[in-house]
Amino acid sequence: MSVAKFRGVDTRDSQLTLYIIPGGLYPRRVLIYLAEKALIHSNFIALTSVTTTVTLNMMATGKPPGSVPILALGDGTFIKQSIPIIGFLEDLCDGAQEAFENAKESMRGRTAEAKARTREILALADEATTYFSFACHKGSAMFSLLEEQSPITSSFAMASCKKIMVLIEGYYSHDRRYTNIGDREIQWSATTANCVLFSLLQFAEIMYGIELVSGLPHLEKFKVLFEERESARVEGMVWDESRRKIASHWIAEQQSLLAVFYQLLMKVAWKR
Ligand SMILES: N[C@@H](CCC(=O)N[C@@H](CS)C(=O)NCC(=O)O)C(=O)O
Repeated sequence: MSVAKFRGVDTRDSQLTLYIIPGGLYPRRVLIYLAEKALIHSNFIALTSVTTTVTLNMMATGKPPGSVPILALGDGTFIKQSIPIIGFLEDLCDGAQEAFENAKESMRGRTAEAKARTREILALADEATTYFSFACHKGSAMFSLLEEQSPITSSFAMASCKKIMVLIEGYYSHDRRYTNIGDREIQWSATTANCVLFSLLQFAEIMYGIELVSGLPHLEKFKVLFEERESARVEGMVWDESRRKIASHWIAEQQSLLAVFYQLLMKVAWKR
């Protein structure tokens, strides 16, 4: 039996460790990807949840400082960005490593053109995520005690996010998988870009009450179809109801009694 080698290490003994917050926006990209790739229960990838301090420090044994997700490679080195983590796992699987022999086929596309298309949508979805996240940090009650707030900055960032959604809609309008809404039975495999995009759409809606695809028919359809997939319900979803209420409260209403109530609630939530 050939032994799967991972950077010269026998993968039977070395496990990759993925540090996550299960409901976090960026970790969730990787979790959805792992579910689509049929690697979510792989013995070679241990999922470790971090605990979050009031100041948003993310702690877990063996985790270096920094944002999550982080993939520990088992030899003291780490990959600290979600998209490179996905790319790294794709490379391992493409390399026909025995440890990943049950993984689904490449999720980056087969032809040069399909690969470029996936990369384009991936880049746009990542950019939209950055704007969305910035809009939340500047405008949601979730961050009102942690950062200086600015409703105008927040709404500019959200508008930039939505502009990118319009660009992505253009790509999806050319993809027949999302134009045949009646064909629910059609089996389609997700790309890495689909996973990154869907994680943003789902997170924005559930956590922040923002529907990013309204008025964009192909993306609306994509979201509905993806919601039916097993990966959309990937285990470990921790979206606490009280945090969701706070997160979906935007600071335009800051002067209201309701806002004061939510800010108090947030203080309590972060202390827990
Ligand atoms: N560019 C990073 C962003 C990761 C990120 O911001 N993660 C959030 C959690 S969803 C986080 O850890 N925030 C707290 C921090 O930055 O310390 C990636 O793609 O992995």
